Amino acid sequence: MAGKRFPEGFLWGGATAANQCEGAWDEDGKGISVADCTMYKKDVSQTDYKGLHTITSRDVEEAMASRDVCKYGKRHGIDFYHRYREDLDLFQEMGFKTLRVSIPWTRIYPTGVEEKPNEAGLKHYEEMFMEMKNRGIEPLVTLHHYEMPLYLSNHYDGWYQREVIDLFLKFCRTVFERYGKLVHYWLTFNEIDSVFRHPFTTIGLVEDRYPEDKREEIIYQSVHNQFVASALATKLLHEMIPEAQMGCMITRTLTYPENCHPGNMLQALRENRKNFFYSDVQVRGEYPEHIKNEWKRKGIQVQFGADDENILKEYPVDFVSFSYYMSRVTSIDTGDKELVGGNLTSGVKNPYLDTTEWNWQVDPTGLTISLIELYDRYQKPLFIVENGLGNRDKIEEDGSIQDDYRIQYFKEHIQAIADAIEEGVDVMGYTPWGCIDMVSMSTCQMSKRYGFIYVDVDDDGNGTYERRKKKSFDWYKKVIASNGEEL
Ligand code: BGP
Repeated sequence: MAGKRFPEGFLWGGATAANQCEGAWDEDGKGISVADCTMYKKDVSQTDYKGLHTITSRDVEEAMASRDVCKYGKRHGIDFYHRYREDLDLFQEMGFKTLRVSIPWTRIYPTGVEEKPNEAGLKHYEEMFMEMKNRGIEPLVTLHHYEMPLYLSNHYDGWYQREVIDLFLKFCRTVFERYGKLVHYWLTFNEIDSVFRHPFTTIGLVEDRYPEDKREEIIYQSVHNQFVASALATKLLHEMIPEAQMGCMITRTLTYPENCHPGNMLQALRENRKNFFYSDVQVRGEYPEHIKNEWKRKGIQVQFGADDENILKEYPVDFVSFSYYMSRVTSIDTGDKELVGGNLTSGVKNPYLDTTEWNWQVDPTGLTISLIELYDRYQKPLFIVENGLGNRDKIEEDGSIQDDYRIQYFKEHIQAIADAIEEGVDVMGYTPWGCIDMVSMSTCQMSKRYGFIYVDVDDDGNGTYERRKKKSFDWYKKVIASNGEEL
């Protein structure tokens, strides 16, 4: 089926995150990160996100005392740390122009407070980026992808204390210096808007250490510190690597009103505007009035540094990246209506949409809507850095994996991008999430598979760790070779 035209140089590729693929959680001097404390909870429903994501002080102590790599699924990943050359060969075979990866803060500064960086960590990524460049694959690097040092959570209240801004900038300066010639596309905070959904992995907040009625204020203060850190990292990048580009990254949680009742429309508008708040600060360089009014109404005091407002205004990002999986529905009257989840959010079921096995509502049109809205809002280039389908893939008798459902998902979503480009939206690239099976961020499962490549590891971390192409591997290879024409 002929698609529509994608621009020459469109950055086709795939997305990964170190904490979900590398494994080697304590090798080569790496420090323990917040991701190393999140566990696969067999007895918790995989859509009960609160149960999955609540971390107590006791959980943290247990994790610090444990060497278990099964219970803490992100500790084993898919052993990408040692096997990445083999995986880069496979990505090159698909024709990737770019690969999104993250550099875990804890491989460079194990606790975040060291004076000197960990040379073994620096060397690892220098080699990996060289290997990528040798294969014609442009690195797209996330600086903070749910991987902050646990030490900062335990001794600096996570991102709550302002000193963490300078510690983060020290990490940025070190990696910009070392990889400036190899990496031109950078992202600051992965899904910075998810801070209220899972504050432990985003800002290192262990909630039972603080009074319940201070939770919102602590979270807003922490994400303010991240906004300032993002602006100062952008400033630093432009000074150190003038030709490089910095992007912000949000989860696009597209929300529809349940029906044409004006109350539902207003509620949906407010929930979408709350999602855009996080990119607004990093693109427009200032807080929208509705957030400041919310703080006043709730008596929330966020401490600003004397120069923060100027910093935010002077150093906006160069492009806007986002993850898109599904859309949600809001209602002023949820009553006893059926609710569905998705990427740690929830809403009323949309009768017009199918859902995945994990109850995420599949909505390719929503991607066209999101692209048009974001471009109209910011007039900056857009980059879809996550999109994909988590599913239990089955190995057939003949050893093949017939993931036609994934091909269909991508076909519809790539067509949706083409439709937005037709309407004038400037899209830089597309890196489907989990281009290779990895440990799920929300459930720590391997059985929730996203990849074009299957990895033989189960939910307990057992398996051969061998890689195997799925049917979608060759399909995506054709899509890239035809620059999106052949879907
Ligand atoms: C996003 C994360 C990714 C990835 C993706 C899929 O929130 O940025 O790291 O995990 O979600 O979600 P999950 O792995 O929970 O299925």
